[in-house]
Amino acid sequence: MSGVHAAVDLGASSGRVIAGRIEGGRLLTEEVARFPNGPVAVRAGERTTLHWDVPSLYAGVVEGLRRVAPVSVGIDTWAVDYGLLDADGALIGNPVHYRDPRTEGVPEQVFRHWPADRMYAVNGLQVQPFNTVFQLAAETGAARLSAARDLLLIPDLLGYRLTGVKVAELTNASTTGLVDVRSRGWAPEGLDVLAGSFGVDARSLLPDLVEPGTVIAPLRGDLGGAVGAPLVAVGSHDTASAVVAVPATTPNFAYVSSGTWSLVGVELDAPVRTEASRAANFTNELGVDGTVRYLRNVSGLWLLQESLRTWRERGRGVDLADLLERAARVPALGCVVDVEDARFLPPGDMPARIAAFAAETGQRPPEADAEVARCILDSLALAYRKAVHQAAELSGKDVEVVHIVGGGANNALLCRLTADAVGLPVIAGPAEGTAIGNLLVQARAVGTVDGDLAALRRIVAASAETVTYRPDGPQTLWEEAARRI
Ligand code: ADP
Ligand code: LRH
Repeated sequence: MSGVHAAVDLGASSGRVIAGRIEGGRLLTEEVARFPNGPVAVRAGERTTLHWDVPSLYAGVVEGLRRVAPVSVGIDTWAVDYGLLDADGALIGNPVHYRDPRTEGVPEQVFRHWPADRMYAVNGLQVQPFNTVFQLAAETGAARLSAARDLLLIPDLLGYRLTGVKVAELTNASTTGLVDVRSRGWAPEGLDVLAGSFGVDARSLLPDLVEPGTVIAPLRGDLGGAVGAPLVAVGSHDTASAVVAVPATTPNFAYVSSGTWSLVGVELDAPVRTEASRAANFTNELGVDGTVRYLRNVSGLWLLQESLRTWRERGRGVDLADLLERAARVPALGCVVDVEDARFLPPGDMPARIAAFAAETGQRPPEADAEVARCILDSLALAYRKAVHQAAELSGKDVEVVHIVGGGANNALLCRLTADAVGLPVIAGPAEGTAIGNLLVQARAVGTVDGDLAALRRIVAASAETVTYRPDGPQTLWEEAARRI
């Protein structure tokens, strides 16, 4: 039996510390801490800004790490967000959360100086208003920028607090828009645009890039039995770790990393930077072991999370399991929405936004809570269908099975609808894919396991319980629904 590895995984629905050890060729995991990770709205003057709560997260991480005496630690969070450090290494304010509307209209301003097609040729990235390059352009003139000496993405920021070492882990850095997807280094063209047109000297703020699997430094500080354990750069972009944990037994697979967001795509050896790919807004994020995660972010269970929150705030608490059971009995495809529509990005009243979308597209808006849930799940399955088909077509990759990992793998209705919509078998699980991918990459870095990605995935397949869903029903139903939105 090996020692215990600890994955720190900060997702939108919660932060968690998960311990894992290898036994008999299987990875056994145990959740040791879970704590909230919601955005905090802070009003300053006329403006309210959504922030990360770094001190509270840090406390949750430290408490979790103290409970295990790990032989290594890896940290992942969602992409794009960053903290700024001053000359003393102190954090300048709490980082801004990407769902803050400060980047509205900013991509268009950046494209005036770095045209969208040229940008895509360099970074291969899906245009999302919250990409770091746009967040930085939105900071033009901010006082905190002039005080800043370093910019660290959130996993690297927590890693710095735990080790004193500043790095930029590559998979997460690839979501900034400032990495050249072919050279896997910082992109001079993007840095020049930020400096020349927006007065943002990102070049001097960004640390050196490291590939996932690099051992960074031993942990230090008030961490009990965790002191001295090496911090390993894992796929610190949560989606990169989730893709490692796809229990694929064939190279011809597509994946959906289904949580607050849904990341739908295929794994490639090289980026696809064609005009058709750009038009379809597909991203080439960098993956573990030199891979490319060719995918589209198509929104996710966020719509359901926010609906539940809206009902709860109105005093109508709804149990998720019960809601999904009732949603399964609602007739299919009564109303569908385009989950990628920008109106669904900020926090808010999703049932009202869905009703507005339905009315605009000549559909009867869902009324009962189960109808709203059914609409969200039908719509997600429809979006998965489109993205899987496009990923295969644009990359030329054969796809014979779709893997769903992340919390969405626990949603049997969503998995069944995805199989029906895509017209391929769906294998669901593991639900804690991100933490598992994080654990395996660190375990390999410190010598507990070895092998390539296929070997790591065989460990996942041997360890995780999965459920297979076979497609049913005619594709024409989904084709008709797609024409409505
Ligand atoms: P993130 O890392 O983005 O926070 P997760 O991968 O943890 O997301 O997925 C969270 C989502 O998974 C929840 O919003 C919920 O919709 C779904 N989920 C988790 N557990 C279950 C379950 N037992 N049944 C149905 N859905 C679930
Ligand atoms: C998923 C995720 C996704 C990004 C978004 C900001 O958690 O990291 O890959 O597009 O959050």
